[in-house]
Amino acid sequence: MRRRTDPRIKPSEITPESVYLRRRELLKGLAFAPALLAGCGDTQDPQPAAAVEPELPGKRLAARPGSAFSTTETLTRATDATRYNNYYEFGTDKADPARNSSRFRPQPWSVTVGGKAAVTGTFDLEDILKGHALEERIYRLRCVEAWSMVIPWIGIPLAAVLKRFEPAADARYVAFTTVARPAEMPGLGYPVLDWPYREGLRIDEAMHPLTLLAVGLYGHELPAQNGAPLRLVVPWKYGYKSIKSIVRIDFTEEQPPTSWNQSAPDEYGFYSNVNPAVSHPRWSQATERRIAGGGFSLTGNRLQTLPFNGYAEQVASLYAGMDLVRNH
Ligand SMILES: Nc1nc2c(c(=O)[nH]1)N[C@H]1C(S)=C(S)[C@@H](COP(=O)(O)O)O[C@H]1N2
Ligand SMILES: [Mo]
Repeated sequence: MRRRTDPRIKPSEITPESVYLRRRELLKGLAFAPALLAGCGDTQDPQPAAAVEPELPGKRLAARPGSAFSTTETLTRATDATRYNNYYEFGTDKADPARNSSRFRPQPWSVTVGGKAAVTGTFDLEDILKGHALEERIYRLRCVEAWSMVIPWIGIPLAAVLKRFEPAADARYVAFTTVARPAEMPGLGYPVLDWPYREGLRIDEAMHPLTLLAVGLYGHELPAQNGAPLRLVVPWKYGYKSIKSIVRIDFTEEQPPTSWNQSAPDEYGFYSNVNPAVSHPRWSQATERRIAGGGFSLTGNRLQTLPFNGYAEQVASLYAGMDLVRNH
């Protein structure tokens, strides 16, 4: 792992690796403290029901509605989905991504495709999207911090996009990388993770029809805080697998390194399938706080978490015969 320098610490204080790692643990603890509190009812809860739904800043997008995969559960309000975010490149507080992303420029955008595929290179986003019909998919999003939302995404099945690059027979995984622009992303100044943010999927997970490459939500282009202009949505996995603002896609033979797994392998596995039976070392995953509708209360809206976030019927067969505790 590359060594990072914490800008808040003077060079004269540069410490041995063990201390450095402990400091990272501490920072990570701080990063998660609000989430832990949130689980018990805290002050950063979404806005009261009377809040007016915002007019999303992005262009309106036309999309085919009513996917068979969409849930009919009560939607999270756009206000909450766009103001209560995890996007550490903009800061670790839930309000930071909306607050600190005004300098972020998602246009023009290109994605570099590399590794084990016949078609590789750098492609304009428009060319990647060309010829694909946009669909609306209403999915549950379950964060590892034990809260969840119901979000109407707009996007394209990832499989349709990946097939055009003609992955090789030995492409067993797909790796994704988020853009890292320190001038536009103030959170990159803090070594909470080993930037850039990276995620990965097994290729059969990437090709699964539920896996979406999203460009919008609530009928509009993605706002910066939700991962503009292009992010992954993998609804049966913890939210951190759904990597935002993608600039690289690599087909690999070996399992690629992923940011949260590298930072704390015991807490965040490569698979990260939602599993109520496997607790996080610091909290239970048996239930979740659903942020949806206007009826939020500190004690209410606690739901049982379902295996694979309720998508077991679609995806459980991908893991047949696997030990899902070891491969958490
Ligand atoms: N690049 C990047 N992608 C990211 C994150 C992040 O910090 N950086 N946070 C993840 C986490 S923990 C969650 S829960 C979801 C949140 O997506 P949302 O803000 O659109 O609801 O984004 C994921 N993708
Ligand atoms: Mo998350």
